Amino acid sequence: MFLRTRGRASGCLTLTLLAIAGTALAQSPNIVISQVYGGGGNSGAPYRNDFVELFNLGDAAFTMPDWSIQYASFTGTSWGSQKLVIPSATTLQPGQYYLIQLASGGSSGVALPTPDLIGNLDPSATRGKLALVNRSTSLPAITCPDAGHGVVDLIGYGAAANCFEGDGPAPGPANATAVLRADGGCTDTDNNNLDFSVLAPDPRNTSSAFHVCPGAVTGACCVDTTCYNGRTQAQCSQLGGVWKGAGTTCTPDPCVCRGDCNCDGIIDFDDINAFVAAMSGGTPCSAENCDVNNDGVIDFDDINPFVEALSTGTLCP
Ligand SMILES: [Ca+2]
Ligand SMILES: [Ca+2]
Ligand SMILES: [Ca+2]
Ligand SMILES: [Ca+2]
Repeated sequence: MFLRTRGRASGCLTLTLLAIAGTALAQSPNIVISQVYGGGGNSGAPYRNDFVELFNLGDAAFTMPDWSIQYASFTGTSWGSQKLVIPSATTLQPGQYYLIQLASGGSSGVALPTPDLIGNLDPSATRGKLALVNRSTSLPAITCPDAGHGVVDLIGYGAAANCFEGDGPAPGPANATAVLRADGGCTDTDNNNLDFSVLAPDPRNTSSAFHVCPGAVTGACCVDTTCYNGRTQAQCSQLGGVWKGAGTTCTPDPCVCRGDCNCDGIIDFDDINAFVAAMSGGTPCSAENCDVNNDGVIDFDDINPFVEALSTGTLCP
């Protein structure tokens, strides 16, 4: 399981007692807000621009059809005036990040890594409210939108923010720091003050290393004869590879089937013609498969091991 629960807010009693504090009932089975940085360009900022980072903590690819991020000041209600629509059909693989470059407050700091999207929202360096919304229409002018308004994830950051998930807002960052979701983005207990920490900004984009969350089903992925450990089925198909199943690993290497010279997944008499062709200088579907004795060349030394493999009639891993 993921390190997340579908935490329900503590409900009417809390809302009554804390009249200004709202709690969004956001559920995030896939895409979450994983980082917010609002100090871009300000004095002491390490980066020139603000940014918001999204992340797929699920175990399947997910496409955001016409989603948006919408920002309001820490006690504000004007979400729609700071809205950025994410291009429809934007897909994130499990463990993939998405970097949205936003406004700049000055000339301090270096450029962000290549953003996946650019907008002009201007989140505060220290406190604010940001919603990830599953539609592009503007949120109503209210303190705390919730799932009924299409909010799929929400962060209130800074002690005075009056809308957040769970028991309290995420801690307040500053010009040189951001709020980051724990475990590389994997932790979503719908409790902003536990799920987020103030740390140095760490902008990650769709080209950054994937960080598949614990609990995602992974296995070995063969891209031609190269084996990759720990890939989800979706990631493997994105790589154009063949997924070998849940829990499989690259040891022993499932991507090479020495003797399966015609690459049909079984070692049998149908491989003989392909083997002879490869011996004669033809280009096989897989040189590794025809190099039965694994010495880097296809030659007469492969004949005996090939015959031996044929006689056992092995199914490839
Ligand atoms: Ca800012
Ligand atoms: Ca959440
Ligand atoms: Ca074969
Ligand atoms: Ca050989």
